[in-house]
Amino acid sequence: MHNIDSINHVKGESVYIDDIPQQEGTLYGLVFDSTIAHGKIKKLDFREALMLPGVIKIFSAKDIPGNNQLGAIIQDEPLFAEKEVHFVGQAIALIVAENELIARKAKQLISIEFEELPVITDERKAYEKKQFIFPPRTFKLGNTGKAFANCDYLIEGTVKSGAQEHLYIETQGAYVVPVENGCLKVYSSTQGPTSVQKIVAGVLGVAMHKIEVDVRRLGGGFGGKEDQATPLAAMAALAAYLLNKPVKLIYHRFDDIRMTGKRHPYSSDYKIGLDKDLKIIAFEVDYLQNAGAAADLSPAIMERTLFHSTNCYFIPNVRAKAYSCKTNLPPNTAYRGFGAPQAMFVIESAIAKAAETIGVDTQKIQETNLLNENDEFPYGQIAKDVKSMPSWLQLNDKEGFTEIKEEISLFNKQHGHLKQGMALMPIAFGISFTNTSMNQARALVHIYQDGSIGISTGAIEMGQGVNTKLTQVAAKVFSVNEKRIKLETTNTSRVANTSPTAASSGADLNGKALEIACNALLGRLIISASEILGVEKSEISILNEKVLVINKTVGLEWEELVLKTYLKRINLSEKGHYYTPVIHFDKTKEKGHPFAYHVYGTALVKATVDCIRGTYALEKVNIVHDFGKSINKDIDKGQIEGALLQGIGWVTMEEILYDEKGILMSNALSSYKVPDIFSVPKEVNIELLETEGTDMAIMKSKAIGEPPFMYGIAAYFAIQDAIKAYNPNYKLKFDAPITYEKVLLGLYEGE
Ligand code: MTE
Ligand code: LUZ
Ligand code: MOS
Repeated sequence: MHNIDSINHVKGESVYIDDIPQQEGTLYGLVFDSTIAHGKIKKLDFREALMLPGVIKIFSAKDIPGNNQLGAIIQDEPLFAEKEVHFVGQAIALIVAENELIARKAKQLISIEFEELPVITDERKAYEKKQFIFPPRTFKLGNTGKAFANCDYLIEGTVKSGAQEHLYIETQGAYVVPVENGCLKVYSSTQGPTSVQKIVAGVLGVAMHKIEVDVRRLGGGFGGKEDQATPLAAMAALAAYLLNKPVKLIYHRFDDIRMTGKRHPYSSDYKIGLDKDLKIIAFEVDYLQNAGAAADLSPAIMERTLFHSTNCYFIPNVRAKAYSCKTNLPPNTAYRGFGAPQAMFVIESAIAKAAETIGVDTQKIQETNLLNENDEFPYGQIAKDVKSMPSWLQLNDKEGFTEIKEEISLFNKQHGHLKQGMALMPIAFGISFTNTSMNQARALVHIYQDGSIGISTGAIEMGQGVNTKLTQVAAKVFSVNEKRIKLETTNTSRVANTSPTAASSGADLNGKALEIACNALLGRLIISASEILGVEKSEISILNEKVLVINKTVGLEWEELVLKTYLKRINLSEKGHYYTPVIHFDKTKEKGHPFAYHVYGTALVKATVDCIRGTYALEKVNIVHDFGKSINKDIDKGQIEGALLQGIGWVTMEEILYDEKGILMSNALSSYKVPDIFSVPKEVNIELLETEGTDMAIMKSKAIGEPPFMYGIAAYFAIQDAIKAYNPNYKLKFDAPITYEKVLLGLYEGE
């Protein structure tokens, strides 16, 4: 089935926040934000700005009727700064004007004075000063201390990975319309409508039922709108509520890049021990997470880092400890993979360094330690349906790792200034919110009397195709043409208490809830048909919109059945509620069974480095991926391609730089490079691993959104493999991204 949005996307007719027709009298909001990263506000004067014609009002902390608080997990982040600012881009006030131009002029007229305080942007510096957002956590398996004593090889090292800008095409935005009785309708570009509803209600000091959040779709989220769409909705809502006028607030790209949080940079220290057969016996790691100035989702992200410390390897003795370091950066936030890429980059770096030190192929250590059935993860879950070795072997069958290496070494012999390299990246990613209580969803289904169907769920469409998959689920259960089905907006008044669409679980959780609702309605229609036809209900089925009695058509079709059922006064609406069974986690012991299942796969990346220029190109990527039984291979392959490219960008060219004052230097697309069509690997081949799938996934079709991001990590090591072919003195680096500049330096180091 085609993506239901494809035609409108291509025609430019899909509606995003800025396309919603505006009500008369709509005002425009603009955030007045901090220009320094840390300091006290000494003076704040709006008088001149307020005199500008067309400026309606400027709101700040003192205007908030409820709580000046955005924090969802930890209440440590004000909507508007009061006495102090903690990062560049922190909101201090909201200017409301007749239009954007006037608001921008007014912004220049606000006068503010700060007393500057010391700025820390680096997680190691924050760690040295013991500046933590919340206490560290430790996951343990076996006894690393004892195990290290029995290792033949001990390797230690440090690893760094950088931040990453989400660069969703639709910037953050909200449009808020007052309804009546102090109620608001909030159009928000958010992955978490309930969280917007809750925080807006808290800021205004009203009940949640007064706030209706409505989301049609997002022009991309990638985690950046799991938490950080909320402040825009809250500011626009505050103005709309107090002025009783519609208010629109959309970030310009510059404002968005400057003010919003990114993927967390991490600095990590590890120690890894192997025996003479290259079995990893013990692994110790300390992760320093750069959280920025407030918690945001950092506690959950740090937890997912710990869950993925061993990637898809079995290590019998592990001690993984993580610290969330407080710095003067915008609070860093969810980004595809949610802390797992940072952890996997560390274990892959440790393996690569061990291989370099011992003098063996990295692949040998990877393969020797792949997870097997019934192995225990450091958090106590027992691995089941493990596809590490099968995906590794299938890729080897197809590609022939030895042949590729020979090909590369032949190429390298024949070429002086072009060198090739390769790397493999096997992955295991846990599916479920690590916070067990969030693994629930609801759906509401109406069958209208003409036989058409309307579906509401808690899922947010952000380009990942969840609405198409949901359409397929309903079409399959009812056995009707998907043209009969309409996906409604995601709306907190229709489906309440939603978890954000995140953790790659949108289709699983909402799809299962939808399946439950559709099955209940189908049961009712079958009883109705049995009454109409005077036969046993066990003899009835519906296939391709026709009622069958013992598998034969009888002239009763979907539309007539629906109408007759309605006339019999039978309820044609139903809700479904789903919560993931089996999962649990005990934080006091740091043990449990947090994931419904894992997604596995292996990628091979082959790179070519131009040893004069320091540039590189990716020749090809081959992936064997565990889809389960995909219900939509085109969407799922699209997800792999997109995630792979984002992963490649993170470890190769995307470099976020702040100066020592905490000012973002890579603040535009002229200074922040993301992969474009020219940096796409020349070949990307995606193969599916034949598997049974799991009943924990929607129709056995496994979650797809985040896991393939981590295939991109192979690019980092493939490029260095090529550098080594040119410069035998080169020592592997573990500091992502590996930009052209770093490659050039590496090509000539030690000469
Ligand atoms: N794909 C597109 N096109 N746009 C997005 O914003 N977000 C990713 C992934 N794929 C995203 C995307 C992230 S971070 C997640 S968690 C999942 O989609 C969320 O959707 P799902 O749960 O339905 O897979
Ligand atoms: N969000 C969240 C997530 O709140 N919990 C998670 O476990 C998670 N995982 C991935 C992405 N977002
Ligand atoms: Mo995705 S980081 O879970 O929004």
